[in-house]
Amino acid sequence: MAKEKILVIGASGQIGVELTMALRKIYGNQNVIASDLREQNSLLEGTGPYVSLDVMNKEMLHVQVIRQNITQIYLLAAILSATGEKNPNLAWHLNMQGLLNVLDIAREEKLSKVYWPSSIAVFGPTSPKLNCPQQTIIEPSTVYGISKYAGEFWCNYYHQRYGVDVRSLRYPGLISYKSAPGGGTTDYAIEIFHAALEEKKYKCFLEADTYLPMMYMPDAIRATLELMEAPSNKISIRTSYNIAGMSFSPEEIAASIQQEIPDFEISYKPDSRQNIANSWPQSIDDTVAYNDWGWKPEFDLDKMTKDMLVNLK
Ligand code: NAD
Ligand code: AKB
Repeated sequence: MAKEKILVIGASGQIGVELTMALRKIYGNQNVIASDLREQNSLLEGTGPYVSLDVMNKEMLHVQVIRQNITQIYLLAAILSATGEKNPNLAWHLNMQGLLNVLDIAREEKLSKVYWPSSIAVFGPTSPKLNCPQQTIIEPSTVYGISKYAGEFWCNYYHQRYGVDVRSLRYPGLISYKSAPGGGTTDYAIEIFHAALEEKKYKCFLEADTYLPMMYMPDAIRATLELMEAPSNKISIRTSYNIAGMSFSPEEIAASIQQEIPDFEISYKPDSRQNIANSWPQSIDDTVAYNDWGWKPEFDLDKMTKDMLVNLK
C-alpha cells in the first residue's frame, strides 16, 4: 500500500474525533493530521498532530496540503440542519465553498482520495417516507439539505470530469458518547441518554411518534472506512450512498432506556426542529451500498442503548 498522509478537516466535531482516532489506528498517529477551526481538542490531545485551520481559507489549506505531503482529505466541517436554519447564508457558504476548496485542491494536487459526508437531509417532503431508495424524488426543504444535495453533484462532477476519487455516504442521525453533537435535528437521541443518567427525565423537542433514520457511531465509522477501502471499481455511486442503521421514534428510544433505567420519564415539547424532522424519511433503503461494497449495520436500538449507557456512566 502506498504511504498515505491524511488530513481530517473538522476533526474536533462529533464524527471528527472518532474518525481521526480510527484513521490513526490504521495509518499511524503521525500520518493523520487533525485540523479544525477550534484551537485544540481535549480528546485528541497527545494522540497525534493537530493544526488549527479554516477550510474557507483556500490558500492556507493548499499550503498545508503541500507542506504536509497530504494524499487524502476527509472533509467534515459543516453546519448542520438546525443551526443552518438559524443562519442559512453561513450554512450555504461553509457547506459549499468548503467542499469546492477541497475538491479543487484534490484535483490540482492529484490526491488519491477524498471523503465528504452527505446526509439523509437531502430527502424532502416529497421523497418516500419508508425505505427511501437511493434514487428517488429529492426536493430538500432545509438549507442544509440543499447544500448536501448540491455537494453530491459537485462530487460527481469532479469525479467524472477530473477523475477525483471522491466518495460519500448519506449518514442518518448519528448517536455517540465521546464528542458532543453539533446542532442537528437528530441531536435529541444523544441528549436523551445524558438526561436519563443525570436527571432521569427528558423533555424532547420532537413529538413522540417522529420516526427518523439513525445509526450508532461505531457503525458509521466502520461504514466510512469500508467505503474508503473498497476498490474503485466497486463504487457505482459517485454522488452519495444511502446507508441505514436503525429507525426509531422518541417514545421507542425512551422505552429502550426504561429497560435499563425503569424510572426514566420523557415528556414532549416540539419546537421548530419538528418541521425539519417531518420533511425527512423515516427509514432508508441501503441495498446499493450492500450490493456494491457489502454494507451491513451491527447495532440495533437496544444494543446501542446498553452500550451508550455503559460508556456514559
Ligand atoms: P460537528 O458540527 O460536530 O463538527 C464540525 C466541525 O467542523 C466542528 O468541530 C467545527 O469546529 C468545524 N468547523 C466549522 N467550520 C469550520 C471551518 N471553517 N474550518 C474548519 N473547521 C470548521 O459536525 P459532525 O456531526 O461531526 O458532522 C460532520 C459531517 O458529517 C458534516 O458534513 C455533517 O453534515 C455530516 N453528517 C453528520 C451527521 C450527524 O448526525 N452528526 C449526520 C449526517 C451527516
Ligand atoms: C442533523 O440532524 O442535521 C444531522 C443529519 C441527519 O444530517 N444529524
